[in-house]
Amino acid sequence: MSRPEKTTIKTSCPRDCYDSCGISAIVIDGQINRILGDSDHAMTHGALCAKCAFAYNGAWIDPNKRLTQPLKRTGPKGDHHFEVVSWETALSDISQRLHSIIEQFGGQSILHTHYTGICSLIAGNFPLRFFNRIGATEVDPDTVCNKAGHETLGLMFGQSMDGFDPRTAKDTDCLIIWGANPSASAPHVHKRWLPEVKQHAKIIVIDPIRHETADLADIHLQLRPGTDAVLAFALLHVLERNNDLDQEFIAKSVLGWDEIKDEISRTTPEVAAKITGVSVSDIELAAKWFGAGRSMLWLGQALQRQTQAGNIMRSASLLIAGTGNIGLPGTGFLYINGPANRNIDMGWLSGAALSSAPTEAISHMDLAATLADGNTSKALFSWNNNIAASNPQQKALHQALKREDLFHVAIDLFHTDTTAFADYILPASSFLELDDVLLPYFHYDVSAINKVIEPLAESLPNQEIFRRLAAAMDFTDPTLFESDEKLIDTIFEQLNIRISFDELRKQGSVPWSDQPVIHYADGQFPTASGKIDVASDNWIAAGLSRAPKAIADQLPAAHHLRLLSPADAFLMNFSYANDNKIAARIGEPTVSIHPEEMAARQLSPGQKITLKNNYGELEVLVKASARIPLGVALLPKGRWPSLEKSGANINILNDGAKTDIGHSSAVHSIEVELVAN
Ligand SMILES: Nc1nc2c(c(=O)[nH]1)N[C@H]1C(S)=C(S)[C@@H](COP(=O)(O)OP(=O)(O)OC[C@H]3O[C@@H](n4cnc5c(=O)[nH]c(N)nc54)[C@H](O)[C@@H]3O)O[C@H]1N2
Ligand SMILES: Nc1nc2c(c(=O)[nH]1)N[C@H]1C(S)=C(S)[C@@H](COP(=O)(O)OP(=O)(O)OC[C@H]3O[C@@H](n4cnc5c(=O)[nH]c(N)nc54)[C@H](O)[C@@H]3O)O[C@H]1N2
Ligand SMILES: [Mo]
Repeated sequence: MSRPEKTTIKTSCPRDCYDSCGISAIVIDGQINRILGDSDHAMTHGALCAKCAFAYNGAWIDPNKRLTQPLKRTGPKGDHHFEVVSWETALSDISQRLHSIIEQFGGQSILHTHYTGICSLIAGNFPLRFFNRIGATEVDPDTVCNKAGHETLGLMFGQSMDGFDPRTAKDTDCLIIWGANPSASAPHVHKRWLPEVKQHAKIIVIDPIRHETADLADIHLQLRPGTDAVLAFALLHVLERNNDLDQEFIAKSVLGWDEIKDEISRTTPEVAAKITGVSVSDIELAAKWFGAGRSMLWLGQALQRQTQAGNIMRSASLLIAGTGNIGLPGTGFLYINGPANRNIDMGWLSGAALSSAPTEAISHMDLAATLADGNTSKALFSWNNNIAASNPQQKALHQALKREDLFHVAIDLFHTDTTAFADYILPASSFLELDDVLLPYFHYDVSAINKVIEPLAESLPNQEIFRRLAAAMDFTDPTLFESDEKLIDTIFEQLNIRISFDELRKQGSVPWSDQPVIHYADGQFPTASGKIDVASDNWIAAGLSRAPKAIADQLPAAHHLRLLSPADAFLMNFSYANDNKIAARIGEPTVSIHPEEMAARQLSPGQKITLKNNYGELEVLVKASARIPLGVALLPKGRWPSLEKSGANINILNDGAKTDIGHSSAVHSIEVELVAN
């Protein structure tokens, strides 16, 4: 008997995660034997995080869990009745329906939602060419995550996606992590990068929750949620008092600093301590460290999920503007590092030119209402996301998705709560079954996604599904049919790196540049004025005040708690809980509150309670944790509503309130009452 053929193939994890790990796939006779972390990858060091290790060796390669064939609905929407159909039938039916909708109502009546399913360049963006071609209405993906931050940083610095290169941290003396929890949302950054930074720099964490990254910090400013702008001004107050503001930089590169001077002098640490709950001495110490040398600022995604997100983000960013910590190694801010800063032309990739009359995108906060309106929306494509789990207004959205006359096509690896409402479900291949390129959003790397095995059963990669759909629609635009090889060639031309894709396949990941990338070394910013825009009429045009203000959210009403639902270490957004091992690990959804809040309500650990607000109700268990401040409840992003006993998740409590800028999600501003059952 011949020995089974065993190969190891490198690839990269394309989850929406700061880490972007390297993967080693062990393949025996064309079957995945084991998915491991790549021991050559600088961050991964041979170990995937627990959630990905479970899911990639579990549900993701399990043919019994995966969608394997196209399905057509045979029962009421949401009732999970489907029959298997051929790709030919599915594509021809879908294209006929689309043609007729486009003819009668126009392409803009077709909505499409997409987001974090696969964050690689081609599978994540090529399908947009199809939607641009038909003139569909995009539901702006970032509005459910980080749009407020992008718009705010865009106004202030001229862009939001040219952040610091983590490699440059070797030259820093201080790092603030503000509104991010890498210990859950970026486990390898937490485990490997932060300890390295800590060897030579102070780490300051600003977060209401004392999470594991806060434990690792030199100081944790445990503020009340939504009071960040006041804290920022108090830090500036101390920086000014200590002569640690860079007046030369302000004069040369900052627009409108004079307009915040009074607010800075008014916001003493004493004033801020009362509002934020952070002690005067901690504010003074943090300001001293930030002002002492070269400093960096990591702006987490959660910093802009408050109703006053724009004001908070711009206030926090004043630390960079006021101290001139930008343009030199060991300085700068990071929000998201986008593909354009590695030269990728996203307009080309997403086929912007195919759109004859660009339609305005809508916000996820308006999705339920738009889908409920049969006059504006005739069809929906949901791909790369699971809106029935991740979107706000869960009840209204599920109701709208039941609309019989809404033609709904869903594309996923699994039969999810969203696909349950679809007329057609198309099975997508996973990242283990396709070739692609990944540009991590933390590190300035370029990573290969290598086809490890052939597509499972009849599943197809996103890009191939949309090529076939374009063919079924009789479209002829060549860009709708570009092959992966051709796309990858162009991507590599744009990246302009020394190695080829074939070489990258072998290496897994390479840094995009030899030296750390440093932005704004010339002190020029891509804003209208060429300066960092702290205060101007541009802000008024965007709906904010001319200058940022030291204002905070009101405390929750008596007996109410502010409900935070950040990343869960064992889930990936709302994915992974359909994996048996992960389901066992995470147990029942449990809200954590401060022991005094438990006592005040006479609750005992493990008790079943109901979270209630004007929008909805959710039954969960409760536990005490001294890591949570008074007035706050912590219930991380959960699993699909159908996987919970209550049939709902956290987003049943989310009324879809918008931030002050960007029509974005203010999910961390939700307030609830906690009622014993
Ligand atoms: N309450 C609350 N709600 C939140 C958040 C929160 O903090 N609190 N976070 C928000 C944030 S930050 C985000 S980014 C959103 C995320 O929201 P979503 O993007 O909806 O996240 P997931 O629920 O993980 O859905 C991803 C889906 O893509 C599928 N998928 C994976 N790979 C592929 C592929 O190759 N092709 C296709 N077609 N599908 C694939 C997965 O199976 C999964 O069903 O949720 C938001 N919702
Ligand atoms: N394991 C895992 N990893 C993930 C994800 C996941 O679901 N699971 N999701 C991915 C995605 S899509 C995203 S966008 C990122 C998000 O990851 P992060 O950028 O880390 O953001 P969050 O997890 O939403 O929240 C981080 C922290 O912000 C704090 N916070 C909440 N409100 C406030 C406030 O008012 N002020 C301050 N200063 N802090 C506040 C929360 O307490 C929490 O500890 O993570 C990615 N990585
Ligand atoms: Mo996100």
